[in-house]
Amino acid sequence: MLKRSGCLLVKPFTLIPGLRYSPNLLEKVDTMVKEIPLVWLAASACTGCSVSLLNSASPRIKNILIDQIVPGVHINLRFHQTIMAGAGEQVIKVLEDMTKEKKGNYVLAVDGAIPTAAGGLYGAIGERDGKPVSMEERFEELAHNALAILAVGTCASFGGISAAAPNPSGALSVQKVLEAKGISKPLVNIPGCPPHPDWFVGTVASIILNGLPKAEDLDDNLRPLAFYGKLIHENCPRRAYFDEGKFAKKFGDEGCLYELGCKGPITYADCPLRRWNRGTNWVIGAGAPCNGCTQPEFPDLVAPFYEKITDVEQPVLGEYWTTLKEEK
Ligand code: FSX
Repeated sequence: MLKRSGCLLVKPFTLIPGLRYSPNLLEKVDTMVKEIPLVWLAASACTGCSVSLLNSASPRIKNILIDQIVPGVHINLRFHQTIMAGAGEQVIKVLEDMTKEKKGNYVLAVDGAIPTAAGGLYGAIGERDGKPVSMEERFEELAHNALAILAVGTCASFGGISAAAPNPSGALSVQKVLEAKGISKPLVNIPGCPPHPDWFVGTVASIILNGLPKAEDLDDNLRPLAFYGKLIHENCPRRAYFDEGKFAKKFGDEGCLYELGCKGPITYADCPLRRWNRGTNWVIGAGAPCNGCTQPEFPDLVAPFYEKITDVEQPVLGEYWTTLKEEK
């Protein structure tokens, strides 16, 4: 394995231990595989989004970091506060050097919302001249010079739990901060609290294969339709109970979980088909209601999680959100 100082890259082939390799060989290898530099900025969140990605099953995280994600292209994850081995000034230098060197050519992934209150007091990433650099300032610098931005998780996409009322840290979604700063960059939202690893890996692979998503590939909330194109309700294995008006009254009952607070009728994601933990199961499969975590309204407007979403006897697909948007 070849490991370069200052980055997380390990090349997708094995060098024979004990042999010495000339710099020419290593140079040659560099020209064989195209590398996409990726910076992952962790802002205000619980780190669940990174943990979810680390649990990626196919490809596994090792393959994402080491191998070519599609033939001939390798994702070179240059910075990730949570998983990189280094720490402190050294890694901040890597970040700053890399963003200068790859200006305009790196992809920026952000997980977590951006705290904006009190001049950035609520979150900092590294220091400059002995003073903390706020997450907001760091994000702004990185966003200005990025090729494209991926908002990973509901906090980054819509504010999520980090921006839940009363939101003392003034946490905002990536999109809102970009708008406030007048920064115009291609943005894809990959929500979920946390998002399924396939949603992130699949979006990245699709960008590599087909370029940045076109407007018709995304929904109104900038979510890839490939993963968020259908309501949970449309593919739910308990849907037949809903149509027959058979509702579970307590956990463990047969029936649709709507009256126990399920937000499946108003939530866009492919969890029923994709399922989680290597396709083992998913929330409704385990008998618990969907809590609507991929929605912009999560968590404030989908809470309480275990209460029926509306007084309407039986919702029409999508009607709830349409009404909500009209009321805003
Ligand atoms: Fe938020 Fe992610 Fe939920 Fe947690 O980083 S979407 S709180 S899973 O960690 O941002």
